[in-house]
Amino acid sequence: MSDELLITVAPTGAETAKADCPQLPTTPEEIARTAAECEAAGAAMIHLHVRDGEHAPTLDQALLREWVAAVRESSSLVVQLSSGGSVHDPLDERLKVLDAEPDSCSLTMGTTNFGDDVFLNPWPFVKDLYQLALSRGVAPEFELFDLGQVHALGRLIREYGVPAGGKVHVDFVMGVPGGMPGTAPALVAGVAALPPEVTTWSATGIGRSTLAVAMASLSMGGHLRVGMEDVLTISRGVPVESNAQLVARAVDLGRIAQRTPMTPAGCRELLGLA
Ligand code: KMH
Ligand code: ZN
Repeated sequence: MSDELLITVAPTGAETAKADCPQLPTTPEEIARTAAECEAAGAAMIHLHVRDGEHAPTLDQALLREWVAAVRESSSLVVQLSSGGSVHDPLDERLKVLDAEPDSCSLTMGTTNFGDDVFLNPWPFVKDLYQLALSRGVAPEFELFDLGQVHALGRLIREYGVPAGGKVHVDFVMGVPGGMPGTAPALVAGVAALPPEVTTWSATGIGRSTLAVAMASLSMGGHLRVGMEDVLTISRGVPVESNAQLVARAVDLGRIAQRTPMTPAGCRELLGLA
């Protein structure tokens, strides 16, 4: 891996209520400002979940397009739309996320218990989404919530090949109740099991596992995803003030590991979009 560090910001997610966290960006104006601040702080890509006028998660096509446009106007961040949505979103609507023409989409490699809910990703859906992303030239980021999903990625690539740009980027999402734990040994096992076609990987730890996963990832040459989708406290009992604060902390950790924040142009190359 190069000394460059890809920092992806996941600013909103689908799980946190605006009422519980007023600093969560949930409007086009707030997401535009967040994108600009996070790019200035060192992020190169944004992972977007869209909210409606009531601040509720939505896959409404007009709003998806509005949010993508808002981010593109205020920043040059690579725009990744979540195809995972919320645990309540139907699979056919999740496929239509690609109609909003993002640069990248998340693509989770299997079904996961998600707290008391189930994050559904049946194999036929995974295959449909991958084929659609390939046909649209949208770079998939494979989300891996457990070790079985790492092996499933190898199966998908054997069946359908790698994206046209030749790049395969994955993100370990760790510490979800129902998925793999957010620990260094789990990350070591996941990285060791990656199919050889994988060109780059990043990691994020949910909640309390955030710092452990970030430091484990940096120690192994991996990249980072940070943001209020994944963690709402900056230290024990202290709320995050903004997504840019989390990006700035990732930059600080990267500096200690002698890694330089990657630019959005670098991220486009990493994803085979350049
Ligand atoms: N909101 C979770 C149920 C993704 O963005 O692709 C799914 C998720 C994964 O966040
Ligand atoms: Zn997400």
